[in-house]
Amino acid sequence: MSQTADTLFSKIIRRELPSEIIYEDNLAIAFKDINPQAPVHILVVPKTVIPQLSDAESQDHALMGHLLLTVKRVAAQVGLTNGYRVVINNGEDGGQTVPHLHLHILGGRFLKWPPG
Ligand code: D5M
Repeated sequence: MSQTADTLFSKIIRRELPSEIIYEDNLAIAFKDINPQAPVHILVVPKTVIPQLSDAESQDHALMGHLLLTVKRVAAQVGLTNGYRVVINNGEDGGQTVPHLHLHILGGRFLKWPPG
């Protein structure tokens, strides 16, 4: 899908909506979640709009790896030395509410398992 598709997160990427940006490069952006579920809750979002994980194609292979390495980088940047959780909600049953792929980084407290 196009780089400029009109999702909530595209508006953040284009600075049309305010956000607390933690990290950005040519492929991805990371910003604080507006409704944090842990002391640290950051979203890592590709600049190209893939609506959800199940829409990713083989051509997105490198980007998907980049997103995971961006999670690692951002977690280190914000000092999550004692561990953290990475979550991708996919589709309705996965609890996804924003149709623009994003990886949640949750940390700063012990996270129970399984999630609800
Ligand atoms: O997660 C979507 C997440 O997006 C949810 O945790 C809230 C967050 N969100 C929604 N609007 C904003 C803005 N404007 N800034 C930052 N974070 C936002 P999902 O996995 O789709 O349920």
